[in-house]
Amino acid sequence: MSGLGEIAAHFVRARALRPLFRSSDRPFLTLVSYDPSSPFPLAPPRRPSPSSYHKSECAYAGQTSSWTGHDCSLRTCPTGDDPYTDGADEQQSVNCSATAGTYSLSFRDEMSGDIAWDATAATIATTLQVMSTIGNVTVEFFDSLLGGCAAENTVYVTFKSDMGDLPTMVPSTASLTGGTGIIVSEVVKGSKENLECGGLGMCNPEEGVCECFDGYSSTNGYGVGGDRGDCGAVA
Ligand SMILES: [Ca+2]
Repeated sequence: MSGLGEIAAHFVRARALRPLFRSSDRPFLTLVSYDPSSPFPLAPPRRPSPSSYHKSECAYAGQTSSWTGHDCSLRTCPTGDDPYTDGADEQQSVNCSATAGTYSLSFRDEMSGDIAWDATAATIATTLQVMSTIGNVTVEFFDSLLGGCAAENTVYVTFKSDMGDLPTMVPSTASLTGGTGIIVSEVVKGSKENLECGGLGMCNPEEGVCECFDGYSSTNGYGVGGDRGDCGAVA
């Protein structure tokens, strides 16, 4: 085949590959380069590397809709509990031993703000709930008369709206002094389903919105009506 014929044949092959690319992943012409030493003078187009996708938009974003799909063009839908099966909230214990300073707790790669060694249960709850990766929690002390970091005390964190078996919070104790630090343990393994749309609706991936089956609607995360966006509330 003549050189021109090879070029023409290559263009036909390259054109056939074009439907594999989204319009935003081209421009096609920039993916084609000229190499005079190659038996095929026009290098074939290559798929853009994954690093060129908008990974940050695909990052986990709590219970609200976030982006998904190989190119992050689709949206995830809210998840929730299937109300027809029993399930437990995840509970973790924070055993802290210190007499001064602050600590923080990381959950799903997000670090909390500083928590004083003697912070109240209410302050710990507020600090955790500010995080984008944590919804609602309750925080209780084993002994409410002792500080959270008294060696004899234990802080219990119960996740009220993040469902399923959750990763354990990771403590950061570099600014904590006078004790042996923090150990976080799972006390109750979360067993609510965390299903897309609570398993009682269909996800609209263009909008990131659940379309609930007849007779079901959004919950507050606790089985009754609310703005979570899942479908686990039974009419
Ligand atoms: Ca359930």
